[in-house]
Amino acid sequence: MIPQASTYAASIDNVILLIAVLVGFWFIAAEGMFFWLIWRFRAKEGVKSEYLEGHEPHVKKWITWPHSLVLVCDVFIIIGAVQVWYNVKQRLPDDADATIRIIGQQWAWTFQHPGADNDLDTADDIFTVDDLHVEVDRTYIFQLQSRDVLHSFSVPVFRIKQDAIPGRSIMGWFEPTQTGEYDVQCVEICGIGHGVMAARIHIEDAQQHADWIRSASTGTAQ
Ligand SMILES: [Cu+2]
Repeated sequence: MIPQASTYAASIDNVILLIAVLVGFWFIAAEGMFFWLIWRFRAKEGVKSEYLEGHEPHVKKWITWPHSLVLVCDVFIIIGAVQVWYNVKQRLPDDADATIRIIGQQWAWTFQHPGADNDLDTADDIFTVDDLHVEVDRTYIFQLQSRDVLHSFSVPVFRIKQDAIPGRSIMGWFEPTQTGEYDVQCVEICGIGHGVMAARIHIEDAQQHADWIRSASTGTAQ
């Protein structure tokens, strides 16, 4: 029951729910049938068991019909999953409000914020360790990098996970939808300190975010 704090969090949860419901239905149906058959055709005194090869139409239909229906369910899962995957991972919004850089290393996250001019790689960029500051209802593109080994950037309230690979700058995006302070985790085993490679994301309203930029720029931020 983790809050949904990004524009795509609900759609990811819905795909998981869709899979759980469809798979759950067939799980219960198959196990129910299985135990009913065990009970119904248990050994009985004086009754010889029937030998079935499985080719007989009246037997085979019990495989082919459920199999076809399972395939129909698969189509729904694939359509739902591909749509969400495309939106979250395959595209970048072309109207993004800001770009940030996220750098993983053993065992901390460095966040490079664009600063007051909102341009990355300029003199007023704000660097923080283990504290990411963003503004609610703004679309962010991130460039994810690693200085050493594989890491993975995860913000559970956004439902985003993205591996960081040394030598590559991997692009992604998110749009926070509610203010608050939430967990950031490394979700790729990256060495002995992996378990403590946690950070915080601060989702602020416009005023708070402007105040933070001002205080961070003048060196008074915590
Ligand atoms: Cu890590």
